[in-house]
Amino acid sequence: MSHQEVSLIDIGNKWKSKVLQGVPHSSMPAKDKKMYVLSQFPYPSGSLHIGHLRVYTITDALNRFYRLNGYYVVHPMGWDAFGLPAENAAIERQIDPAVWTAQNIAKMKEQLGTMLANFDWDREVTTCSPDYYKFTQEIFLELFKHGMAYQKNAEINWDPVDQTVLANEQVDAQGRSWRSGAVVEKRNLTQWFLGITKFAHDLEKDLDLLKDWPQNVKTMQKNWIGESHGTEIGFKLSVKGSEQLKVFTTRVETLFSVQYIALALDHPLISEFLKADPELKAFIEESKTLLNDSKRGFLLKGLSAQNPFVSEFDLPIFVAPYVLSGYGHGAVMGCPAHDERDYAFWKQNMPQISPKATIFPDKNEKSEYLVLPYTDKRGFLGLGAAEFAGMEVEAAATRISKKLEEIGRGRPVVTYKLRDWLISRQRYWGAPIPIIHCDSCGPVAVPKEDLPVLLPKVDRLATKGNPLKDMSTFVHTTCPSCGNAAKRETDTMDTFMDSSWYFFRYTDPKNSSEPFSSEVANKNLPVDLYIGGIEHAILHLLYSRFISKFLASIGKWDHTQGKGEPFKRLVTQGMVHGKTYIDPLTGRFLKSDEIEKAEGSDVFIKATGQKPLVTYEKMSKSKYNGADPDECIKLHGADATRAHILFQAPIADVLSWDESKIVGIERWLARVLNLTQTVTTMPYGFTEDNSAYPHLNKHDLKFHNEVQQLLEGITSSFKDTLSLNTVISDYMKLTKVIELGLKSNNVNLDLIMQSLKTLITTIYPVVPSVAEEASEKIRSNLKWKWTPYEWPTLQGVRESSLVKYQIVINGKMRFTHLAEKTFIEDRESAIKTLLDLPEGRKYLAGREVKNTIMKGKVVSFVVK
Ligand code: ANZ
Ligand code: ZN
Repeated sequence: MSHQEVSLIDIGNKWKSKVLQGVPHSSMPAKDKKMYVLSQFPYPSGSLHIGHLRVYTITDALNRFYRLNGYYVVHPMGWDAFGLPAENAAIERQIDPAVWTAQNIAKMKEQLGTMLANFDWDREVTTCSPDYYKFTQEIFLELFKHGMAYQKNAEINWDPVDQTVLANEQVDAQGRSWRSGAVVEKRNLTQWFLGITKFAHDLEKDLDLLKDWPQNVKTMQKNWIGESHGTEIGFKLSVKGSEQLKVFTTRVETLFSVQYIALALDHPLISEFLKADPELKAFIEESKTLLNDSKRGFLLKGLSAQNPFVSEFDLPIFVAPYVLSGYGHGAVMGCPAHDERDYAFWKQNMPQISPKATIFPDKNEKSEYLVLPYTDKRGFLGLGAAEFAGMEVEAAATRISKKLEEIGRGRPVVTYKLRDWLISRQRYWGAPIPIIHCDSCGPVAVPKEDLPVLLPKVDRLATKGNPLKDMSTFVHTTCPSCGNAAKRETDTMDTFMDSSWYFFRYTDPKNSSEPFSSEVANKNLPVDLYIGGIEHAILHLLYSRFISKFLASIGKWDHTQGKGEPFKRLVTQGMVHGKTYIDPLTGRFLKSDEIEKAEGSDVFIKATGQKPLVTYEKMSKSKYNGADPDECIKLHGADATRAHILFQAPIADVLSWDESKIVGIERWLARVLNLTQTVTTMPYGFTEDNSAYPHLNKHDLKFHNEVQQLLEGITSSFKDTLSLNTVISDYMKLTKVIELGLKSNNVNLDLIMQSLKTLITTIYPVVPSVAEEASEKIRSNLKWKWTPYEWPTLQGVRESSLVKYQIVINGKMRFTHLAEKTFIEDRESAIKTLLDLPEGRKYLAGREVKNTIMKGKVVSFVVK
């Protein structure tokens, strides 16, 4: 083979502009072949990190694969450009957030070019540009019109660092802000909410339709929505004329063990007591700073409740922070004997009364022997359970429910953990909520023709918080309804609102009269493949599903098939971890210049001469383990970098970034180019026509079958399994098969040429510039017109025309013989051939053949 020096960098530069244009549309894509490949759009922070590089390499490879297969592919890109980082940078650097964002977008777009990603730039959207947020506002007004956007005074999460309200979803289990990490405070404020709970049931149920979503994401959404089937029970109060106090329970069978009622801090019943009792007020204020699992309780004096099955009003009522204000009815029937939390509460607040067990593991068991709390849901009701005594839990639950319904004291209900979505933010860099507050008309929608409500320019953002409040030209306006003086809403929208519909806008990005045309959306949606990070498993995906379902419900797009589900298949790509060096003595993270690389793969700490601990961890500045995509591309070229990324790990797994392993990829790419050069310069009259398929001898067949098997594997990896790491190893195997076939000298050269073309086309999705370079060799060396833009048709494994016959003599298999399928058709000549073989002579010479039976692969002689 003739070897030549190849510089992948030069090849990358040479083909860059061609490759960025993507697969030329030579033929019109087929109508029924649509493929919408979406990656979560980035926040324009200013630089692409290696995680971005990974996800865009995946979608770009798929984009190119589907285009080669004649699909109409939607592969858009845009910018999730509103939000706090721009605002914080603006305050820090005294720069207009719009300018800062635009600069960052320009930089990142450049980087996306460097990695050779072929996006539909004519679909680009930027959420902070007025021609986008105009429609975010329009969608808000649609929600408002349908009663799905409303204002309410609520206890909310206040982030004291970022000076803004947060949605429940944005506060972690430790009560900290997902962005700033600050401990969140509870405040009472009037805020805007979206009625996502109206869709709670559909959002839960339709998860079952999403067959191509990862189970863990569906489980997280299910838990977040938290659908719970139970019973609502009314407890009468000792105060005459008052309504029943309602509680929600999932264990109605424990009704006979109820010993107190506990209320959430903001339960309506408390307000009367608050006025009279300063201690209660202090208790509530104090409780707000404590976590929800606190065992604290405050007894409401002079009030008690009545169990529906008991005649006395003997249940004390407590105010208790462990009762959540927004869940069920904000009230719990306390069963110390059968619930952990209730047991803990009882111990602290009413230990003088013993817990009353009414559920037992066995029939007739006595309460003295039971370890409390007994929380198992299996068992039998005890003597304390009146007419239900002795029944199994499940049967008792049904009967008790029924009885409660009959006496008007309860009914079956479904509750959700999901709360309405709090979308107002007291920050500048977001889409203004398009509402005008009028003293006589209340909140009024800004008329459509007045949209967008432009975000006014602010010369110098001085502090955190909302400068709109203080801009009188923005605030003061007239009411669109009555014409009187009125004030504009100054809150802006949560940026998750911007990203909850961007995939609709991509389908119709230039539409100036509506967010998108229904017709266009119906043609393009749903998104066939959505790739993004697991960190968006709950927030973004739930909000997007909600907005999509809402838009479907008002007829903005067709939901008959997908029930308004926007994302057909979801893939969560794994994180990229970086190589981390740790000093074993101090546990300190080491910078790369503190490390000495010795022979082989050994490394030493320069200062001590010791070996460092080497691990792979989430990339972070403090661990000095970051990798810069630009550097890698500069050093190895975009093609090798892309192939390396895909090769190192299955797309859903963690990728341990080790740049040194990229040499394997570089060697393989050089081999592809050398092989192409060798084949295309052979002194042989190659047939240009692919359909002129050579007659295959047994070597050809073996070769053909190996190539076809690999082609089949590669195709289904792209299409079905998305096992892109296997794609790369199959590329390498295919290269090897062709090299060996060529070297063996007994494979038909036209077949070699066809397989080479197969190789070049199939590698195009991942390493487009190398594929372009190789295809150019074919064109220039052979003076052909061939281009690599059509995925090879699968021909399948071919059967050999040879059959291995088993020769049986008097019932014993004696030897085998390889011959054409047609061998036994001519009986006489077959017998003659077999008798003439050395083995034939050995077993049959001189013996009388009495009978010969030929059937399938068996030739059977009966001899004397
Ligand atoms: C009595 C009982 C007895 C309960 C027992 C449990 C065990 P899930 O399954 O999560 O829906 N609950 C009801 N409203 C609540 C609120 N606002 N804050 C805190 N807890 C509340 O949980 C339902 C159970 O959570 C309900 O069933 C209720 O306690 C409690 F042995 O009622 B249970
Ligand atoms: Zn008015």
